[in-house]
Parts: sequence; C-alpha cells; structure tokens
Amino acid sequence: PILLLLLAFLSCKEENKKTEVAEAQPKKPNIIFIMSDDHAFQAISAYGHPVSELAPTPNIDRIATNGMRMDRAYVTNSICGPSRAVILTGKHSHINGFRQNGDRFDGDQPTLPKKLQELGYTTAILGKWHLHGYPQGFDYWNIIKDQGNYYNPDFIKEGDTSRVMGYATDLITQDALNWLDTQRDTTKPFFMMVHHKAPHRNWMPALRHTTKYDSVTFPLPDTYFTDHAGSQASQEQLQTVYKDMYEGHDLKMTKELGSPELAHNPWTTDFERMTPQQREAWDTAYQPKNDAFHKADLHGKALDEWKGQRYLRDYMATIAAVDEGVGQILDYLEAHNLDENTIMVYTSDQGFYLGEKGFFDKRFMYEESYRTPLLVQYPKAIKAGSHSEALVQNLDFAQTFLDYAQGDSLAVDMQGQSLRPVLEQQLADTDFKEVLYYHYYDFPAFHMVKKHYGVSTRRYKLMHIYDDIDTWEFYDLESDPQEIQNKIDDPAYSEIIAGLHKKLDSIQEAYGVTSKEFEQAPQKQVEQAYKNFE
Ligand code: SGN
Ligand code: CA
Repeated sequence: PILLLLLAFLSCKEENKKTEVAEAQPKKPNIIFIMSDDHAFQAISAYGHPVSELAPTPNIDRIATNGMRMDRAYVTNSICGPSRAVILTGKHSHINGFRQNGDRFDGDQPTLPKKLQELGYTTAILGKWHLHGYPQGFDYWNIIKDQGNYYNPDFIKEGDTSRVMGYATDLITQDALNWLDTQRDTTKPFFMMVHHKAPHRNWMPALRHTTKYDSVTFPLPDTYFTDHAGSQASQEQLQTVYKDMYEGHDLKMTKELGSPELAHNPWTTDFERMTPQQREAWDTAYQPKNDAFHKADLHGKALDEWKGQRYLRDYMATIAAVDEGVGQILDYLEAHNLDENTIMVYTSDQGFYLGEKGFFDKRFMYEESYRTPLLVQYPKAIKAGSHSEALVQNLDFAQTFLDYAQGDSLAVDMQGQSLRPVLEQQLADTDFKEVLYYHYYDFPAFHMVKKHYGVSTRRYKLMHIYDDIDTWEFYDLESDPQEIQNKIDDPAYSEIIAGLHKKLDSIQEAYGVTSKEFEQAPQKQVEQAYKNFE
C-alpha cells in the first residue's frame, strides 16, 4: 500500500505539472478590427483637431484612453479596395495584385484570416468588402454589396444577397454584437473585422442625427481657397468641395424654396432606397435648413463656404452612429470580461480631406489622405493613454496580429513589420522605420488624381506624379505642414532631395517594384475621362 500511495502522489504531481504548463501557455488574444471608410483623423477627438473638438467622438476616444494613439500611421495606397487588400495580405498593391478600385482580389493567395484560422482562431468579417469576389478565410461573413448604401443596404451573407431594412452603420454594429454574443465558436479565440460604410460619400447621417450639428459652425481650413501653385496634379484634380460636389446627392441641397426636391442628384439610388417614412423624416430635418439657405441668397465665396459647412455637418453627423457602435462593442467586451484579453483596433481605410486645399476625398500622398487614424487597446500589453510617433503603415497590421497570435513560427511571406515593439514601447519611435513607400494607381478615375509614388521620412516627402504629366514634388513638413510649397527646385534642399531619390530607389528594390508598375493610360482614355467627370 505504501508503494501505491507513492505512485498516487507521483502521478498527482505529474498532473499538477501539466496544469501548470497549460496555465503557463498564455491565452491567445481576441482581435477586433474596426475600420471605417474615409474617416479622417481630423474627425476623431482623441486627435485634438478643431473640427472634432466641436463634434467629439467619445467612444472611439475610449480606445485611445485605454490604449495607444498612433500619430503617424499611413497607408500604402490611399484608396478603398487597395487598402483592404494590403491589410489582408501584408503586401504592397503590386505584389497582392489589387492596385485600384475595380480590380478583382485574388482570394486564393495567403491572407491574414487564413493564417489566423491555422493558428486556431475563428474569424468573421462584417460590412464593407469592396474587393469583388467573396471573402475567403472567414468562418462567418456578411458583407455590404459593392460600395453599399446608407439606408436599407443590400448585404451578401455567405453568398445570398438581400436588402436589409435599416441604417447601414447600425446594422453592421448589430451584426457584430450578434456574432460575438450568439454565433461565434466560444472554444476558440476570435478575429472579427467590422468594416463600416460610414463616413463614405454621400455622407447621409442616421435619422436621429440629421440635425445634430446644425447649430455648430465648423472652422474651414486656412487652405480652403488655394491656387495650388507648385502642384499641377492638385490643379487638375476634380475633388474640390465647392466645384465638384453634386448639390443634391452630396450636399443635399434642394432645387428651390419650399420644395424637398433635390438639386443635381445623378445617382438617385441612395435616396430612392429610403422608405416613404424615412424620406419624410429626412425631409422634415433638411427642408427648413435648405429653405433658410434659399432665403439667404448666397453667392461667390459665401456660397463656397456654406457648402463646406454643410459638408462638415453631414460628415461629422454620419460619424456619430459609428461612434455609438464602437461604444456598444466596448461595452459588450467589458460586460463579458472580454476586454482584458482582446486587442481592439480602430482605424480607417485611409485618411480624408475636410476641406484642406479645398478638397474632399483622398488619393493623394499628402498628409490628410496618406495618414490614417490608428488607435489600439490591449490592456495586457499596451499602456493606457500612451501615444506613438513611429512611422507605421497598414502594411504592418497583418504581421502585428500574427505576432500576437503566436504565429511567429509560421513562415510568413509578407512585407510589413510587427508593430508589437512600438505598441509595447520597447522601441524609441525613431528606431522603427525611417522611410515609407507609397504608390497610387487609380487614374483615370473619379476625381482625376493622377498616378504617383513616393517616399516619406519623418520630415520630408518626395513624390513623382506621372501618366499624362511628369512632375516631381518635394515638401518639408517641418516648415510647411500644409504641403503648399513644393520645393523640388529649391537649391537649399538639393542634397536632401538627392538623398531621398536614393532612398526611393532602394526601397523600390527592396519591395520588388519593377518598371512594369509605371504604365500609362492611353491619352484618349484620359481625355475622355476628364470629359466624363467634369
Ligand atoms: C465612389 C464615390 C467617390 C469615391 C469612390 C472611391 N462617389 O465612387 O467619391 O472617391 O467611391 O471611394 S459616390 O458619390 O458614388 O459615393 S472608396 O472609398 O471606395 O475608395
Ligand atoms: Ca475609403
């Protein structure tokens, strides 16, 4: 019996050891990646911009308060589909094959969600997809069809398309909460991508927010009126608020006093999809303000400024529902004790113009559209209320998540770098990346922003604009943060510019950029496009 007792004691010890080993293995973190569409960092109050101070985003700010605000996060190609493809693959556009909107994503290639599945995760994607074809690597998916509509949008749920009644942002938030609460496999860590349509053009707020900022006067940027001296590409773009927005579709202006009928509205579907009740509530909100506009009889500069004001009010009001949704997801995590072990990311597919240089939309390698908001909370490893000025890119997201998911042993053939040392403040901001690469291809297309590529460092930016023109631009962000003085021909900068050319050559080589990346569109096609979009 003594021997038996000894054996029992030993095997018990062995059991304890096993439990200890199991406990020593850290639990893989859950990852929630919330990405809105066209959300400018200027429009998030955690970033402290005069516009967002008047229209705060208290819930999105919670992520910054609980975690890290990244002040110098950039995209590699400032446009929707390409940004999403970079995030899924961790590779630049010329490697993942999705260079411009309208391309078709090769879903058979290795991607972040597929790798996470291999690492034991359950995965979901909800909301905007915009890559054509169907998502792969997701256990659950429910995506908005094409660009999507704000009211009563079509969703494609695992292959079946149907119109869902309601407001897009709220529907996407609800779907995320349902998946978290009732649908996911709770035996596995989860990865959930929540991709809002908002605040993409044509900036239609939820009915509860249609008058939210009517009494607020937003400051228009100093550069709202500018002649774009030094930048031919900026002179020839078609994304100026007071020239290129459609008065009905974008600015929700009406034809005349006393009538709810919209002014120029070439794409009728956004409003036609509304139910009569929704449309009535909408008109009740907008008609009095439109009538007041007609009575004011504005012209010239005053009219241009009024348009900027209407744009900002609608844009910020559209964000209000996104902010509420982020709050609901954070509340859910906290109520279910999931917050400690969940990495929560808030970002946008690129930046956006809020009237700087007179612009809306994105595409350019200038700061407002090149930079994107990035807030990350993970209480276990990221210090609350921290911020970073490290140069990082959306190219780095995939490897960051794989690093946290203990996938470092997986052979990943990606082009980014894990942000973990930056997020956990193990590295000085200046010791991460010194130079970033950018390439935009979507020309001729909407807004006629020409093809360009370039490099940026903490202080300088060099861009080559090509296709129907061939120009270079160089900016010193320290002396000219608004990027309105192209100093490409300034002899005082010639050495710095020569250094940037070298950096450009070597980074292109490192990323595998070949001469075939610089193809030009046929001149006839460009001319026709200018006619179509004017
Ligand atoms: C739509 C918009 C454009 C926008 C593109 C790309 N027009 O075509 O203004 O630049 O999407 O945006 S709209 O009036 O039809 O909305 S992206 O975010 O998908 O890249
Ligand atoms: Ca976008």
